[in-house]
Amino acid sequence: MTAPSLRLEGSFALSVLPSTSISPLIAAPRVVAAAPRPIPLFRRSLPSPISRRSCWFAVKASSAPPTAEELKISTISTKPVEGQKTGTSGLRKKVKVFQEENYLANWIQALFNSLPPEDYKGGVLVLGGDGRYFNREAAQIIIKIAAGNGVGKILVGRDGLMSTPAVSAVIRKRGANGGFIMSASHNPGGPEYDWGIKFNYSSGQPAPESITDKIYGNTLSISEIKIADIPDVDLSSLGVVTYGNFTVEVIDPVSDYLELMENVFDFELIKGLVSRPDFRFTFDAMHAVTGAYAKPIFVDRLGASLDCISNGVPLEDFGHGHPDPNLTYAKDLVKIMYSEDAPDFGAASDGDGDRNMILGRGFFITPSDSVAIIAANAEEAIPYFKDGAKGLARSMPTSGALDRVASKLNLPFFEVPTGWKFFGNLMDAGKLSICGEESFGTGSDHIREKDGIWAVLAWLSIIAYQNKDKKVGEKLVSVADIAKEHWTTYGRNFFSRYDYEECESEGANKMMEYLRDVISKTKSGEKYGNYTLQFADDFTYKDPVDGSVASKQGLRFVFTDGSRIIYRLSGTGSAGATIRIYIEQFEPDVSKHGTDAQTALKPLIGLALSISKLSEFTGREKPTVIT
Ligand code: VG1
Ligand code: CO
Repeated sequence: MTAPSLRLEGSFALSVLPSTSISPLIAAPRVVAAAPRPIPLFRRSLPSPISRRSCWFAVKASSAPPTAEELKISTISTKPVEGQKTGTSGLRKKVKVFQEENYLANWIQALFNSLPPEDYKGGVLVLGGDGRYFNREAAQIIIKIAAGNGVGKILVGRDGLMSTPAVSAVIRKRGANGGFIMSASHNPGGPEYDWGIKFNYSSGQPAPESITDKIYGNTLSISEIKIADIPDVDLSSLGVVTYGNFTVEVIDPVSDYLELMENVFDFELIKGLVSRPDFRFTFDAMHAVTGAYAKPIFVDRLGASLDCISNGVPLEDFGHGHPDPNLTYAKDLVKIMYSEDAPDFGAASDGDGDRNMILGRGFFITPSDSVAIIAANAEEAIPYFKDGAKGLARSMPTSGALDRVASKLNLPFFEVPTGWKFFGNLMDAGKLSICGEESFGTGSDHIREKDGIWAVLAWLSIIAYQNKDKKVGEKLVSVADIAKEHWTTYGRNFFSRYDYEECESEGANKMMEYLRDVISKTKSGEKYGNYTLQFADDFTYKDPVDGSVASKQGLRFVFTDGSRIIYRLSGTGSAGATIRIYIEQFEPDVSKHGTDAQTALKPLIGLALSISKLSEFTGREKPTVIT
């Protein structure tokens, strides 16, 4: 018998995953325990047009159905596939690429080949995802390969659903060895779009580069995959199924996370705000994973009305949307918040629930300001920080607003490369409590991922705290008031990011090489228009905890007045190259704080474009996204 391979077997009309009925080869899983389902919202979401079309993977040579006593494991031969290198946050490619023979299976096996056996043999792993197209098939592949490699137990979110922060929370709470997140985050989903996979380690943090580099190395030499001959597991209801020493437990994706949020925040304080007749709030889940969390948390627990939530049904293609909460892609929310009768507070989250966008009535809070404002108010408004923060940190391109809070509060401060994985060590070492990225990522050491719902609850806590003594009818302290007050105390860091998405890789790489060359010839004190150069470099980070070094993390031009221009290539795209230019300028003068950021930054933006010769290298005249 020749070794079988994992391959696409066929297409079936499914609205939920009836794994027991689609395979004639296999027996129904033995459900030992089942509990009631507390989240009706997501159940209604399943029959989307795309979710009816599904498929499954199977090992052709699958023999007799396994019993609870035995677990049969097959070894399948495979060949390496090029290009399986992890980017800023996991491996992301087009769905079609992941559907190629053994593509996902190779990566998962390469991961097990990279981990020390004691980190997974007989251990517990968590599995969840953002509900996007291909997650159902992927979940079954991951479960079977995990079983084939000796994992003891998989905790999987019902319907394969769990937000990135919730996976981190579940890993930590249940003492799991790690977990998989099936998501390409803010990238669009559907058969023509993106899929992705991330692996997080035992404290819930994204795997460090030392592990992801090993995985990549192993993808280049892989020759076999170990896979258990078990049926597709029914993920549509809570319960436990066991095959030999291997168990799959389908868990509620919300409850552990909600419990954690209740410990971090004063829910009664937030409830007091949300239930005020003079406060209106709206949350846009962008048809992504936080749709499953918004109702249980905001409506059922905090008393908001159901119509506060829009696009609250997770869909496999995010309703044809781009689940990226920024001013370009969350345009429905932006329109509402800038309308005449806008609510007092608006927020959105991305595909996998780790990003957030915060808006007041007619007022946008930049993510760089958001983390600074949260840090400045945390001790008073959020019980988790009642003894003060241990330290603050931001990614290198994020504005210096947070630095000013750290300095005023006399807190340790860290600047790390882009990507949440760099915060984890600092948190584990007890050096860091609150951190953020300019890319709509904010979070704390309650978990080891950025956390969209956490950021919304943090803002609601701050607004609630500032208005706790206000009687109905009195003017409330608004989101805009909180931001302006912050700027008055700390000064304003004007910040903007220009993205040039899906450029030709060649032009983008040449531009970066050109800039490296320019940087190598710069001298401190040189004039760039009205700006004087302090230094220019390619950012290198040495982790203060384990001493690991990450180089080539972004080209920066830093001027003597603190203004900065930074250039990076994105590490999360699935096609071409995305160039990001980050522009920042500090303004201490309160009378100038009301200026529009684009106006305030115009000279520096012009300088950024001319230094890089961007339009010459890429042919682009305009960015695709401005934030
Ligand atoms: C982007 C952001 C980065 C973020 C990463 C993952 O990376 O810039 O700050 O950590 O996405 O976010 P890049 O390499 O494209 O600039 V998510 O929500 O995709 O997990
Ligand atoms: Co995300």
